[in-house]
Amino acid sequence: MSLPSAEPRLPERHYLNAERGLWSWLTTHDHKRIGLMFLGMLLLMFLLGGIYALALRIELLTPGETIMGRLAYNRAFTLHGVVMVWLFLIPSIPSAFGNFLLPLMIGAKDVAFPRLNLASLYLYVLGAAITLWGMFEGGADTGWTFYTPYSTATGTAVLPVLLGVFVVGFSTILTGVNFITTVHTMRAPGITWMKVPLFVWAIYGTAVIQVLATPVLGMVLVLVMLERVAGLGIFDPARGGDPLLYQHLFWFYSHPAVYIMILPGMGVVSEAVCAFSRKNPFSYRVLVLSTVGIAFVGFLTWGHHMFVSGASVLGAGAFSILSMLVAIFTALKIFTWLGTMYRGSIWITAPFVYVLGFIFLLFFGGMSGVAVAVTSADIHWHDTYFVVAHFHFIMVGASLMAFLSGLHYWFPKMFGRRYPEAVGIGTAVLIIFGFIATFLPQFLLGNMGMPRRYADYPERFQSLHVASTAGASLLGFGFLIIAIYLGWSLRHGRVAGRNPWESRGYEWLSESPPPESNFHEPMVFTDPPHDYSKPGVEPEVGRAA
Ligand code: HEM
Ligand SMILES: [Cu+2]
Repeated sequence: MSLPSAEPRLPERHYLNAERGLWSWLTTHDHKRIGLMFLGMLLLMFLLGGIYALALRIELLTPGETIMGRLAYNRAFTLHGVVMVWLFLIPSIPSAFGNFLLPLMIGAKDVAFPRLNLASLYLYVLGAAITLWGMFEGGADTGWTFYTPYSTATGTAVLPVLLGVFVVGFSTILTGVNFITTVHTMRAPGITWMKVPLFVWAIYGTAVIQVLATPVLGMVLVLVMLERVAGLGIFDPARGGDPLLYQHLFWFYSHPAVYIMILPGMGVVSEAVCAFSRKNPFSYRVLVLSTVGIAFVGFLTWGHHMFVSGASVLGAGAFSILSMLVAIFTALKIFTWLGTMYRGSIWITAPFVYVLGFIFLLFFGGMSGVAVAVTSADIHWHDTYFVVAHFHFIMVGASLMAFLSGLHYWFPKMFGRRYPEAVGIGTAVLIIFGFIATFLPQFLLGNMGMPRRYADYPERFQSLHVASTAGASLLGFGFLIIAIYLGWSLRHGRVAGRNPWESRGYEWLSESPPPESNFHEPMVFTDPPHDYSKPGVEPEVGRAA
């Protein structure tokens, strides 16, 4: 038994105050500071993408023109999609939380290549700057998918946008290489492969996809740029090219990329489910194997984006069945999380409410994915709001909820302070409701025939559009509240102490906020992570003699 301790105090020296001044941040090699700077940039991008989302929803309040013309609308949805997918969601959890936590969770001092890590950050900032410059100078109107031949023919500023996304892709690849090497070579004694924390497994699986798939994206973006600049006939049929070739190459990357967006979130959820159910994972092995399974099968399903592009019946059928395999792995995860919660000692906290939102919305999003993977049904739904609703259920309903769960769960780790829990829980509920109000009507709209990417619509669709805009306003309001209370807590939050959640995750063994070198002495880990089977609040892992 430990003695009742006094009010916790912040450690005197930690990574935030070890060195001072802007220069020390800009030249840092500390994975924690790099993760934090990524987090700041990503939140800025999320804000920008969010403002455009609201603008789109306001335009759609009434049929006909509400606040912007049609070209402006096309540019706005392109900017929204490009910023949210390429500049926020793809890098989000890996670059921010992965960077901050991966070394801590495997008992390492830093990532394998700290300088390369800083280079990833700079490449990301450079790529984002080029993309945004293009968006504000001329603004692309192609949508985030840059489909040819329109993207090679339109007069808008597609070139800088493509170039920026290309540069951001390099950042992704370097981060992936860094994480893979770190997990292979820097695990502390005792952390065998089957003791690697579930979040690390998720980031590792994601990194493998990042490294294998992103070069294909880079290549196809270069080809589009070449076609625009040098007039090569690669994709444009008018020049002897093949537009379907673009779709194959694009989705060969972008379907696996949707797992870049969801796998890290699944990792966050696996951590939080154990911590807030106070139970060991129902099956660690199933969670690990399904992570690997999703990462692998994700490469075999890209054709489901091309069912209506003249695919053969055999090809479409094969892609249809392969797509459903992903759902099996996802279902395995959902059952394992539910099994972990079952008869657990549930602790309702903001991160846990987001986890509940995640599981519910992932289930909806996944099932609608299976629905659009049925070729005959997809002929009706393709390019409608049904698909928009499907991917927002997963990308916002699941991935973003996981991001918010992680943000709240690790906030005390990162800053050493707590946020007001009751406000956090209330806001989480508000956000989940706002989300459902925004996107549920879009399934109905799509099924009624509302196409995606249109500024105008017949009057009979209006009530559902109004509902969706009302939901989006609720969401926006929720994010504003989060920004206010987390910002306030940075300075005025209650001091958290080392392990306020009494979590068994390895990362909580170091101080909060951690020292520069993560742990004061080298660690040896004896027990598996997520082990809640023993009484007491301290993880049963020892420090090296
Ligand atoms: C349960 C597994 C899933 C299945 C079976 C599935 C299936 C599909 C299918 C068949 C389409 C094409 C629909 C069409 O364009 O007509 C689609 C679109 C899409 N899905 Fe999924 N999906 C799944 C999970 C995910 C996940 C995890 C994400 C993201 C994190 C995601 C993101 C997207 C996106 C972004 C699109 C639309 C792309 C676009 O045209 O702009 N899906 N999905
Ligand atoms: Cu796909």
